[in-house]
Amino acid sequence: MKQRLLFLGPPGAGKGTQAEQLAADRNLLHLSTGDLLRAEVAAGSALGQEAEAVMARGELVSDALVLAIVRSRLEAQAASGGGGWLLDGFPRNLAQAESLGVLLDELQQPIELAVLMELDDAVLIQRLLGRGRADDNETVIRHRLEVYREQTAPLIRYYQSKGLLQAVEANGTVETIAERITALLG
Ligand code: B4P
Repeated sequence: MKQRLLFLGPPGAGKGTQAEQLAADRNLLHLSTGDLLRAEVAAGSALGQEAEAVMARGELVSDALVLAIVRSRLEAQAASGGGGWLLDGFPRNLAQAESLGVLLDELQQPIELAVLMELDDAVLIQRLLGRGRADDNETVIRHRLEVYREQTAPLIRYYQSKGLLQAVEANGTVETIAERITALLG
């Protein structure tokens, strides 16, 4: 079974929802950069203070900061004997993807599958308005969708060209989508 995975897709596609369940079922390290950044904000750390305003605007936090978070978690896991992982919401632009590639080469842990969760904007916006997180108002959501199209969507081609990408339709119940993803894991 594939156990070094990443989830790509627009905000609200359900990456976090699916990742949490799959990681628990398969005993994978779940690394959500969004959750990790929100934890830093809640703790009031220097890093969180830097991230807070950027997240509230719906923009991307600096690559160096996000990469440092991911690097420390993946290195710690490798040092404690390894295992599978699921990257949720990271990488989010080409620079992050390139840096991740270098890190994974160092760790000798290549990505086995990139899952693209696809969903129409109208459904995404409804879902996010329903969630009601601090960055879930309509103006910020529309900006996050633009940032996704400009900065994150190029990763679709990037992982396609490496033969790693598989797309799933992210409309339907949480269980149906989970089945579609599980079918890709082998
Ligand atoms: P994230 O925390 O990654 O959040 P997201 O993309 O908005 O949501 P996700 O796709 O995980 O949707 P979810 O399952 O929650 O990013 C937030 C911010 O953090 C970014 O804007 C950025 O500022 C910063 N950030 C994060 N990573 C970064 C990085 N690598 N670099 C720089 N900045 C970074 O689902 C959404 C809603 O839909 C929920 O209410 C859920 O219950 C519902 N839902 C899920 N599945 C459903 C289904 N099948 N049917 C109906 N509803 C469903």
